[in-house]
Parts: sequence; C-alpha cells; structure tokens
Amino acid sequence: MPAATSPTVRVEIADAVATITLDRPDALNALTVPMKRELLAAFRAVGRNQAVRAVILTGAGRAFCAGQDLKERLEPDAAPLGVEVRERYNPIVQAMRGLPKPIIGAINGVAAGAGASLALACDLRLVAEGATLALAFGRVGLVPDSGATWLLPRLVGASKAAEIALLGDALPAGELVRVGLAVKVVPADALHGEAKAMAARLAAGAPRALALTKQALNAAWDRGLEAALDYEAHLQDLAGRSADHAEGLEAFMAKRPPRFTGE
Ligand code: T3D
Repeated sequence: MPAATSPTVRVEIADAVATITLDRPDALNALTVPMKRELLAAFRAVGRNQAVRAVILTGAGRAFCAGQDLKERLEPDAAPLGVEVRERYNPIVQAMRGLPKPIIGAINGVAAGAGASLALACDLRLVAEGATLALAFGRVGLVPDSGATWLLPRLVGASKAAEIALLGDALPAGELVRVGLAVKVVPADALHGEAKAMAARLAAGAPRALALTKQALNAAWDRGLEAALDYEAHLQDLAGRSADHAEGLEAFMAKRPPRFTGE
C-alpha cells in the first residue's frame, strides 16, 4: 500500500515494513535539496507510525545513491557547504540512528559520497552483486561527511576506515561483506526479496526490545564498559516490564511462537 509519495522519495508500507526508495534513477538517485527534505520527512513519518516495525532503504534503478547532486552545487543560490551539511544532511543521519526501528540498507548499486554515508547509517546492509560503496568525497575535493568519519571507524576499525576514506576506492560487494559492512551479497534480482524477508523477521520481533537494543548499541559506541553495563541494566529493567517480555516467557513455556505487540 503506498503510504506517501513525493517526487523523489517513495514510501511503501506493507506487513509492518516501510520501504523507503530514493527515486531519481536518471541521476543515480543523487541528493537534491527537495529530496533531502523528503527523505528526512519519510524517516520521521515511519518513526511515528506505530504500524511500522522495520524499515528498508533502497534506490530506484541501477544505483543506491550517488551522493550529493553535484549539478545542484553549481547553482548560484546553492547554500554554503557547512550550512548544507548541518541543516540538510545531519538531521537525516540523526533521524536514522535515532529511529527506534531497525533499518536495512538494500544496497542495489553504487553508494557514493553521501550515498555511502546513508548506507553506513543503516543498521544492517544487504548488497546486490555488482553494488559498490565508495567514499568518493575526495575526488571532488571534499571531506567525508554525513556521519561517515564517525560511523566507518566504529564499523570497520581505524586502519580500514583510513584506507577507505583516504584512497576513496570503490569497495565491491564481496569486500563489503569481508570487512563486516554487509550481512551478505545476493543476486541483484533477489535483493528486495531478501531485504523483505529480513525485515519480516525483524518485524516479528519485540519492537520495544529491538528499539532498546539499537539504543544500547548506539550508546555503547561512546561509553566505557562500566557505563555500558549500567545502561544495559537500565534498559533491561525497561524491557523486563514490557508485556512483550511476559508474552515471550509465556510462549516459551507453551512451546509456541511469541506474538509481540510492542506493549
Ligand atoms: O552539499 C554538499 O555538496 C556537501 C555534501 C557532499 C556529499 C557528497 O556526496 S560529495 C560526493 C558526490 N558524489 C560523487 O562524487 C559521485 C559522482 N558520480 C560518479 O562518480 C559516477 O556517476 C558513479 C561512479 C557514481 C557512476 O558512474 P557511471 O559511469 O555508472 O554513471 P554516470 O554516467 O557517471 O552517471 C549517470 C548519470 O547520473 C549522469 O547523468 P547524465 O550525464 O547522463 O545526464 C550523471 O551526471 C548523473 N550523476 C551521477 N552522479 C551524480 C549525477 N548527477 C549529479 N550528481 C551526482 N552526484
């Protein structure tokens, strides 16, 4: 069922899964100002929608996202880069990392520049054969942004992050799995089916526990062990009071699958 459609970002909701599709295939889904606005609105809307339990982010056509629309940067009224990044890119990354629902990046083709950053901001990534990820910022004389310098070292380690960021080479799909950036490579025509199957699995989970798990993983990146242990105890206290925990225990005892409601 189409939930919301805008010229450059499509949102479809079915079976508790929202699929957000970057939809400027002729420009390899390069990000324009209106598109960034629409993408932020899409993440905020699925965040509020209680019927949505998992999200897929993907691209229309042969690319995932080629990053900033470079042609738009040449327009005389283009905002200074610092403003563009602070006001338009950063809120998207914050909305994605703060979204209390898991996001699967279905990386259907090239993810370059800020498109790579969007891929990194997803919780899990599935990549199609032939897809690549490149921090292409250096090629246009720019610095990796939209969270890439923060996310990448945490995901692959400092040394590999330096290699990816400084050399800017396109990492092929198999390499993305090898360095731990993607769950697996799938044939291009199976990508959306695989992403939907993974999203369905997540959507059948306990929504509050998944949200708190994401919250704990986000927080752990900035904390030492003592603080992480304490935060886990706090979140477990919250999860332990949920109806879903009671349902999980009941289902275990009855040897049946749990039916989680998010309560
Ligand atoms: O606000 C700010 O600027 C700050 C934020 C910056 C963040 C960034 O994202 S900087 C990095 C921006 N992205 C890039 O540098 C990647 C640019 N694109 C490419 O290098 C190549 O297009 C690809 C390697 C991704 C794919 O190459 P290929 O040969 O498969 O396709 P193509 O022929 O280059 O592209 C197809 C069309 O998409 C083409 O349109 P045309 O000429 O046929 O009308 C091309 O111009 C367009 N396209 C691709 N990338 C962009 C783009 N149009 C605008 N912006 C793009 N980024």
